[in-house]
This record gives sequence, C-alpha cells and structure tokens, in this order.
Amino acid sequence: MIKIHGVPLSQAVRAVLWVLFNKELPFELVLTVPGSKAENGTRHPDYLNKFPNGTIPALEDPQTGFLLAESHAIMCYLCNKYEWVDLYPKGHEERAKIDDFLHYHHRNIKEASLAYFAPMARPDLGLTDDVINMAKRLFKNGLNALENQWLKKNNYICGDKATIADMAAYVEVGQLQSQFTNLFNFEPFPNINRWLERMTQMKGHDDVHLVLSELGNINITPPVMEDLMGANIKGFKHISNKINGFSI
Ligand SMILES: N[C@@H](CCC(=O)N[C@@H](CS)C(=O)NCC(=O)O)C(=O)O
Repeated sequence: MIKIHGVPLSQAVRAVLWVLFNKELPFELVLTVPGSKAENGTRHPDYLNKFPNGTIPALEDPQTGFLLAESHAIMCYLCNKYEWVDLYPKGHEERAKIDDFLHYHHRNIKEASLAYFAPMARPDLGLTDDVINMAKRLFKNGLNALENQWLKKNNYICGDKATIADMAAYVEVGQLQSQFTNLFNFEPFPNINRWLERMTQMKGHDDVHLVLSELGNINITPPVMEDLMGANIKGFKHISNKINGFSI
C-alpha cells in the first residue's frame, strides 16, 4: 500500500488525497508536519534524505522504494500508473492542455494560499505586505484567466469533464469560499462560481475538505495553533477511517 506524507490542511496534499478518494485506492496517510525538524517533520534529515525539497505531499511506495514529491507530479504518476484516463486523458493534445494549466498554476492560482490563507493561518511565516500584495496580484491574474478564458467556454478547465487540472485549482480557490475560510468574495466571478459549485459535487470532495469545515470561518479571527492542529487531526481521522472501507 502506498504512503502519502502530509496533513489535510495543506492544499497540495488535499489535491493528491482527492484523486485517491475519487478512485478509492487504498493508501496510508502519514502525518508529516511542514517546516518541522521533529521526527514527523519535513525538515527532519530522514525526510529530506527521501524528499530533498522538504515539502508535502510526498508519495512513498514501500514495495518498490519509489519516492516522489510535488502534488502535480504525484497526480500525473497515479493517473498514468492506474490508467485513470477520465482524470488525465491520454490524447496528446488533451493531456498537453492539462499540463499547460498545471504548470501555469504554480505562480498564479497557487498564490491564493500566500495571498489569503497564510496571512491569517500562518503568522509564523512572517509574510511582509509586499509579498502578500504581490501574491494578491498574481492570484487575481489567475482568477481572471479562469473566469474569462479557461471557464468561459467549458464547464471545467480543460473541457466538459473534471480533470486533475480542476482538482489542483479547486484546492486553492475553493478553500477561500464562504462555507470554508470565507477569505474571498467570488460574486464578481460568475463562471468561477458555477465551477466551484460543480466541483463540490465531485466524488471525494467532502471527505478531503472536512478539515476546512472543521477549521471554519477565519476571516475575522485568525486561528491559533490548537485550531489548526485540531482541524488537521479531525481531517486525518476522517480520512484514515474512510480509507479502511476502500477495497484492495
Ligand atoms: N509545489 C509543491 C508545493 C507544496 C507545498 O507548498 N507544501 C508546503 C505545505 S502546504 C510545505 O510542504 N512546506 C514545507 C516547508 O516549506 O518547509 C507541491 O505542489 O507539492
């Protein structure tokens, strides 16, 4: 059984967990704390030895010894290995468009976390106003690209079906919705609003986002460490219990 290292509050971890939940592939979630030098942390020498970038999520296959980091690389690998061609279609052009979005994502859509989530939830990062404002600008560019281009003609980012491009984008954009952290008003973005609603119907959505329901609205009052840990533990327990029901 493969292991996934991470915590459910991490956006990139949620994207990988969602793919696994969508396909009900059994796996073990190993709680690994980002930025920590403790034994279960991403800065521990043993973890860095396996995963030089020191980030979550990371995949470990104890049977083969295969190790892989980077959420998008992990999602592509899983879809390739198990032939989940609905989430990552095989046609060269279709696949290339998904890759296009996945590469674009990192400096635009991903900035949702730096612009809105981290300033409230991760004061320990000491983000300056300059960094936050730059992230807000890049995220706005990403939202405009979604609203006016990617989601203008189609229900999903790369066509009429949800793919890993949608899952990668949703974990960033979706976390800010009013039913979760309530950190962004999507009213001026009707195409994105409709897409968010469609994505909430996708299998596995509720399971991997339970952590955000537990964390709740952080718009006014920033969460303290106990809130973050409590949400992560509840999310972890829910996920681990649910995996037990997946057949091998
Ligand atoms: N590009 C990476 C980003 C993952 C990422 O930013 N992970 C954060 C947690 S959300 C992390 O592991 N941080 C650890 C650290 O910076 O020490 C991916 O998509 O997997």
